[in-house]
Amino acid sequence: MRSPAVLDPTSPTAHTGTVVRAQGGFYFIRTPDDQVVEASARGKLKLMRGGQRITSKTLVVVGDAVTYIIGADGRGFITAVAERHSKLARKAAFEDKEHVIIANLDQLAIVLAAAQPPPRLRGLDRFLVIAEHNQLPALIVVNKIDLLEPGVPEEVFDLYRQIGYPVIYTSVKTGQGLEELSDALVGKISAFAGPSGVGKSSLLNRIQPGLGQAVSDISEATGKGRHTTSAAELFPMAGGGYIADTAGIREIGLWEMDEGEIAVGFREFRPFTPDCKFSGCTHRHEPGCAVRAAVERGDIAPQRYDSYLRLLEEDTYKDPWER
Ligand SMILES: Nc1nc2c(ncn2[C@@H]2O[C@H](COP(=O)(O)OP(=O)(O)OP(=O)(O)O)[C@@H](O)[C@H]2O)c(=O)[nH]1
Ligand SMILES: [Mg+2]
Ligand SMILES: [Zn+2]
Repeated sequence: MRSPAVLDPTSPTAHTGTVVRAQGGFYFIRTPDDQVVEASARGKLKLMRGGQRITSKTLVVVGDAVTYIIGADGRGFITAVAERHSKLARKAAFEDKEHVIIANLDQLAIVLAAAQPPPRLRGLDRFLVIAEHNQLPALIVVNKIDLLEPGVPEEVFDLYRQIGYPVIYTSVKTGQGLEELSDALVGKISAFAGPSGVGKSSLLNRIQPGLGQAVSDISEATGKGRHTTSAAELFPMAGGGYIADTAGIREIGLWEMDEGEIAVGFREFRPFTPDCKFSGCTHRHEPGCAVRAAVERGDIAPQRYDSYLRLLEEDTYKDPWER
């Protein structure tokens, strides 16, 4: 039996690290000196987070910054979980509970190709809503710009810069923009999303050999993704930071959001919504809608408004990139 003193998270034998993989009650913790330690959070531990006691082992997830101790038998035990600064979560089906998939995610990188395949802006808008819903910064990556004349991809994506999203233009073929992308990822925990064939794996491999193979992404191509039960995993980058393997979150969607939440996900609508005549305005056909007025004046791009209307109607169980 371990004595309680051994489990004191403030004891000098306590270590810290980041949970990079979780599997059946066991956690793989990456330490500041790049070791991976296996630990459990089971037993009668008083697991603490942000000064509050937590009890369930499911409350430790990939991305959590944890404190752990090594017991006398050499096994690791997680004793405390740091307050999360962000999370990617979905509501558990049929429960009023949220299921945190990754803690402390810093950004969602949404990758599209300038061409081959042609950019699917509705899918982009959908992932931007998911990012906004989770209060995660989004980064738009436009790859394969070597396939178009200079300036042509900008005609499509400048709109997103105007709305306030960072857009990085890249080419794995010419190397353009790769340093900028790498700089945007270093030191952070990032997840990649994007349709099949846009070059997500190629980009990650160019940033770090082998990284693209290791990470399966939320490409959501039919039959390609794994099931939601597969756990998320973090892959370290040589310069610091992690890329999240997010195949397990491919079903994360808008099904859990109501109309108001979808509207909030269109960040350029927000300045106008307080002026709608009706407080529950869905911005569809209500009289006195300030959002529709803004679209008519040209203050909101018609294509984004159209995207919003379609997201309200969509069958959320379908592949988001095929809608
Ligand atoms: N011309 C051009 N081709 C590229 C570029 N980046 C990737 N490709 C090619 O695009 C194809 C798809 O690239 P992948 O990296 O497999 O794309 P992915 O997004 O990982 O696709 P999935 O894994 O199916 O989701 C490959 O044939 C790449 O060689 C680019 O910048 N320019
Ligand atoms: Mg890939
Ligand atoms: Zn309205």
